[in-house]
Amino acid sequence: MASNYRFSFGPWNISEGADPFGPPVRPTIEFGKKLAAYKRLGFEGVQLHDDDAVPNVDQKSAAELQREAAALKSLLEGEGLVPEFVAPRLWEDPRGVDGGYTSNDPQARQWAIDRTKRAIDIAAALGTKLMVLWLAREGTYIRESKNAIQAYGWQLEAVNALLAHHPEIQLAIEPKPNEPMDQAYVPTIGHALALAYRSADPARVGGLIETAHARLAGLDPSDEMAFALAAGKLWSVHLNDQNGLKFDQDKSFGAADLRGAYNQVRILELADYAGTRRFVGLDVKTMRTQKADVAEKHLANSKAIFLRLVEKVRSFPRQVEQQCIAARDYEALELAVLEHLMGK
Ligand code: XUL
Ligand code: MN
Repeated sequence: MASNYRFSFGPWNISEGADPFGPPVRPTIEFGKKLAAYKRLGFEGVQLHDDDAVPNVDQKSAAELQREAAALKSLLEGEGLVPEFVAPRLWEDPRGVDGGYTSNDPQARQWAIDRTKRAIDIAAALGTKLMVLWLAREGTYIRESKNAIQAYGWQLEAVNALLAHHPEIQLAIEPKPNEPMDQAYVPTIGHALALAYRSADPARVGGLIETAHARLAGLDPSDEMAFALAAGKLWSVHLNDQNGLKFDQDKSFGAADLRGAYNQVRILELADYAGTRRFVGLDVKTMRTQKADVAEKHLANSKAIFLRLVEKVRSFPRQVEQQCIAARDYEALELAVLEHLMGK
């Protein structure tokens, strides 16, 4: 049953529509109202940045963090929702201007680790073991500004410090090759898993693959997923879409490359990802043109397309596939896939 997948998104996926060239075009929707959208749209999991969960994280005492996270835990439980993960939002703080774990400033590096430890405390208080690390500013605008070898060392030290902070926390690294930086230190899942295996506890470091990020690296998202799946390390996904090499678009799933979307669903089906009970996360942005009353359609549509593609994968004629593979007639296989996607 296609319905055995569990879906999640983050509150940032319902946004005001601001972009680098223009102001917000939609009113701010308060967090409580966004929670209502989860149920309305059939989503169970809530992805959270640390400051989505507890605003002004850095200014709060440990007791305040616990109290506010506990209040959110009850709020989510009351709504029948599950916190999927917490992710430290290091990139918006002035101290993280040149990176967090890999900043040239030792005070900034220490702040980044301390802030992430707070995010881990929030995750523990919410009752989730999963932390996502999108390493936003861990990289450079110009290569000469950092010693990359040293930066890789600092990144590993940070991962080890986080693992030591909580015995059960699991770190899912979300690779992205660029934006906001010119070049990121962890551009692909291969880089992320190399870091995982070099860490003090490789079993607790895995990955999250985002469609658009893989495309920006010039890679196929389904193969990136397969690489993590083969190692048992695909701990979440951020499905969306991306139209070529430009800014990170976070388009609705399947909107730019329907066949690529089909292949991502196919790989998740081949691995019985639904059976792992891990979430299918949608990191999608609606278009800036959308008026407030229709600014949730990107989420509903992405989920609907995912479920349609699950049906497409499951109904693909296996016999045809086997015959084409046995005959090494991949042109025939290609036509069969295209016709199947077009509904013939
Ligand atoms: C940035 C991105 C983030 C992460 C979570 O491109 O995808 O939203 O998914 O920090
Ligand atoms: Mn993402």
